[in-house]
Amino acid sequence: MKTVYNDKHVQHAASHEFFRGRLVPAFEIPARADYVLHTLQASDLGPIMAPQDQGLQALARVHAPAYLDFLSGAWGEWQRLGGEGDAFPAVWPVRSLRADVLPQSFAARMGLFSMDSGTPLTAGAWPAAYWGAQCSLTGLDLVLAGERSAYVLSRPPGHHAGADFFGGYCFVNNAAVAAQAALDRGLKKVAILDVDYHHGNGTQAIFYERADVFFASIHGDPMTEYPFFLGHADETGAGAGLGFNANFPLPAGASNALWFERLDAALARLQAYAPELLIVSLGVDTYGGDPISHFHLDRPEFARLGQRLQRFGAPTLFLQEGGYATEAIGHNVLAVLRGFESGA
Ligand code: SP5
Ligand code: ZN
Repeated sequence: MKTVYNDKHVQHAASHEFFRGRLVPAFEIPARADYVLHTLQASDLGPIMAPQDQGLQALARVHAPAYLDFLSGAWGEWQRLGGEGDAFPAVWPVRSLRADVLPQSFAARMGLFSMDSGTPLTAGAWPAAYWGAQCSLTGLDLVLAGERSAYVLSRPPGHHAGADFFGGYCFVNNAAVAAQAALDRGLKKVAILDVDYHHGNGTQAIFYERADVFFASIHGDPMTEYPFFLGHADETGAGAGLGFNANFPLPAGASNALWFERLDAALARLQAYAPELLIVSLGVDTYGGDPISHFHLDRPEFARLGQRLQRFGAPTLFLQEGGYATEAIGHNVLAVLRGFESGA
């Protein structure tokens, strides 16, 4: 299996994030991808390649132009304001406040275009996210050219980013960019399976009213787990998209047996949809040793996940999402990818 690697990820290097009233060391850090890279380099998985630049257009197919304008210029604005350290939002247009007017204030636009204060906007957030999306497009091209599968090693992750907001450590929704690009290249039906511990609220929202992308997700119950405000089982799509969204929330601490039961249920839904392409939002924060999540998967389970995805039978694009047990991420990801290759 070929890997497309985003070497610009190192430019996005937050030092801290907020937790219970204090700044704590950031969880979404460059070492995450460094460990995966070293693990893949030491393995026989396959070649590791650089992305091709296909420009902004593919990002603008799923993200609002005003949001991309903001994101690409945000660090410069923050610097001109004299911002020290990373930028965080502090005010949001929640119910009864207007989100239809683009304010001049940088602080106001930070809030308008974000969902949480847990996502440091760093000097390199935009180039890292931009190139991550280019990696996803390059990975897509490999699969569309006939590769059975490809893996995109990139950070920041993408699945929490909506059409016009960042959050959950995410800025550009790589899964959505790849899915839309696949449709734009002529595919009719694309499936996204999100196995990150956290619900992929951004991906779901982008395709919620559409039948050409089926979104299925297995995740911690939003009643107690981030992102809290989306990911319930009764979210089944709307309008033309009704019946093309399937959520499988599980209680924090759920057993591996239960997790695989839900995986089978999700895959059964996707099988009935019969997609021409499967995009996997591959978060490995489902790992038992993850510091911010509460499932119990380990190497044998990650390998089993890979085997199960191989048996699904569709061309498969793996995109890196979460996973915060930094030194274990590489081995967990490799277990999935090798499981996939061995499942043939
Ligand atoms: C892509 C992804 O996995 N995003 C996850 C975003 C989670 N944001 C909330 C993090 C809360 C951190 N809690 C710290 C617990 C320390 N014991
Ligand atoms: Zn996650």
